[in-house]
Amino acid sequence: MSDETPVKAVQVKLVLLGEAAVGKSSLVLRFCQGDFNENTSPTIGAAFLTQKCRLENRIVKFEIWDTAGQERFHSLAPMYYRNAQAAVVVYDITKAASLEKAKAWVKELQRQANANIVIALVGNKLDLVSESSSTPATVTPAAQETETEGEDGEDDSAEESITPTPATESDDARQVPTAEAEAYAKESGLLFFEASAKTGHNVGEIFTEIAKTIPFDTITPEPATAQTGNRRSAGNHENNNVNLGEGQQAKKGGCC
Ligand SMILES: Nc1nc2c(ncn2[C@@H]2O[C@H](COP(=O)(O)OP(=O)(O)O)[C@@H](O)[C@H]2O)c(=O)[nH]1
Ligand SMILES: [Mg+2]
Repeated sequence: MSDETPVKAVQVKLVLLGEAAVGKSSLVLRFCQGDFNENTSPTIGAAFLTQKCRLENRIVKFEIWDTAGQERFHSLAPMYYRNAQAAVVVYDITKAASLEKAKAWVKELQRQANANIVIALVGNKLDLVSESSSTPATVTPAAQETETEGEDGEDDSAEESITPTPATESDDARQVPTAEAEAYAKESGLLFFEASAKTGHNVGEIFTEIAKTIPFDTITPEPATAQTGNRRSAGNHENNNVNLGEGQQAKKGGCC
């Protein structure tokens, strides 16, 4: 239990992408500080934070680049996803258009980012939808095979275009059915989660699962005490660089 033995920390560069206001910064704030803020200010450029995640046999130190979602910052994105080992692409489950934007990011990552990049698709703001429309929000590892073809037995040929389905049952705010996003994630080889930065639901799981999925043999381990070399900040957040010390990892949100 009390293993104070120096464990190797592996640094993992992770980038958050997605439309503005889907909750990227809030997910990071939840993960790194176990906190939530109703009134966040838009990220300018990008913000940099770190958080460690302890797995059974290693410590993963996430170096998180939280990017701005506005289109005018799009051209900066390659700077952040280049060399990233992981990406969290976020959409808002109450906003269908944000899934389309997320898909565009995934396409761009698959074309231009590191070939081994682990991508997690995250539908945020789960707290805004009624429980009946919320699935258990489980992890769908890329390799996992659960055959979920079309939800409806529609014969309508032509591939399913991404219609902003206004949900099925008594969904109030939900605009993106879980099955639709999950099916897309599966066919694109992405991890998939529905989460809430507000309640913290599934937030730690996103990062833990990413940490478990990364092909570590392709990454050089660093001593646990190693310092981050490229610590920069470019945002307007007060906590551009939130680096929780090893002893004070927030159990609330993070996976350590
Ligand atoms: N209800 C709810 N609101 C959220 C959640 N995550 C973020 N928000 C709110 O959505 C707005 C945009 O969040 P922010 O993190 O700045 O989005 P970003 O532009 O993608 O970084 C803020 O008002 C947040 O308080 C969530 O999980 N649930
Ligand atoms: Mg932001």
